[in-house]
Amino acid sequence: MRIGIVGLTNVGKSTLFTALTKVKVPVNNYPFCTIDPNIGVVPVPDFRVEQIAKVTKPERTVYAAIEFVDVAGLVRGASKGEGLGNQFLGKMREMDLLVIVLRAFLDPEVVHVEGNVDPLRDLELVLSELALSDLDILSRRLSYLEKVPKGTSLKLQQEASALKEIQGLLNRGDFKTLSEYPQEIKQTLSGYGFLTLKPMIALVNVSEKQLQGDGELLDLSKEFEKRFPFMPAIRVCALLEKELWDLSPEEREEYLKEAKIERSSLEELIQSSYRMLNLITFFTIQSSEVRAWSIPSGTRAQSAAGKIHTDMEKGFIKAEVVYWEDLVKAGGWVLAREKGLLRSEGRDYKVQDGDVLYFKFQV
Ligand SMILES: Nc1nc2c(ncn2[C@@H]2O[C@H](COP(=O)(O)OP(=O)(O)O)[C@@H](O)[C@H]2O)c(=O)[nH]1
Ligand SMILES: [Mg+2]
Repeated sequence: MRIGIVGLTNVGKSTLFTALTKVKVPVNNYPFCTIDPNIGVVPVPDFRVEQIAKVTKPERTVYAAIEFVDVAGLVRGASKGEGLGNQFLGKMREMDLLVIVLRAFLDPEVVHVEGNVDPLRDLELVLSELALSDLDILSRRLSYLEKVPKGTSLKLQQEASALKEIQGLLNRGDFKTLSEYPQEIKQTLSGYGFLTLKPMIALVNVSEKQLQGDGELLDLSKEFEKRFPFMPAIRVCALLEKELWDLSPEEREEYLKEAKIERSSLEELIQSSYRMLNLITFFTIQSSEVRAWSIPSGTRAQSAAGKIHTDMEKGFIKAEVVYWEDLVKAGGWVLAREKGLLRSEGRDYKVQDGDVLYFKFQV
């Protein structure tokens, strides 16, 4: 699962990326790794891991993780190939989720490529570049499909009609209907990597002062909701976050208190991303380790086992399951069993968010 950080130039994308690469989760420091300078693996903060660890006392805790990618900046005309446009748009097609960074901070020292700060106009601009780029692919594919003799393939006919529908929506700029487009059809078109069919989050990069409460921002978020009701928006001060995550947890808390800011927005961003990707978490406990695993919602127990080891999936017998909170209340795995809280589930059991699983398997 990859999340692309996208947006215009100079809006704070790289600052945000750097901040994300510094996120540490409590108990143990997560071994952060950068796969390449623009890709970072970020742990998903999850208080349940710490709660489970309190009763099971493992040597290590391991968090689920997601990947963020700093995709280079988009410029007006990218869909027409401006500023290496096609290359960047191509990179974006590989992403599972787009985080669109919008600049709201006013800083005369930082040049704005569009001349002035206007996050909503910028979002329109970004969306229209994405739409134009999708339309380009769409029309090429459609003109190919038109040449296919009618009646030869039902599948191709269905594809053509879905593509025409999307083309109409994009031409009208109807992103709302697009965002509600049936998941099954999206799935069949996933090979095209249409940008406008990807889940998106708007990330409004504000200054520290604006974060502390600013009437202007209130108007902005009302206007945002009116014009982009289909897109969740999160406020963040990228510059502040970058400094914040260099501090120890105690210093961080102190800093936030002094700045009169409730909490870091990065956790919110990571958690929203996780939700938008339709991922859920299950946990495993071994003598030395409590670990969180992420799987797509609806995954069956047997494939969940495969996430840990292919042998576990192949030789799957059954899974013992307890909800994390019941486990914590019981005081551990053995006590949960004594209290009759463990259930036995077969391979078709749909794993639920928060399940603690123990797989029985045979090699
Ligand atoms: N004042 C202020 N400057 C910021 C903020 N976020 C980023 N910047 C500055 O804006 C410039 C561009 O940031 P960068 O992250 O490189 O933007 P990118 O082109 O979108 O990757 C840098 O000089 C940053 O220090 C912010 O929240 N407030
Ligand atoms: Mg950058």
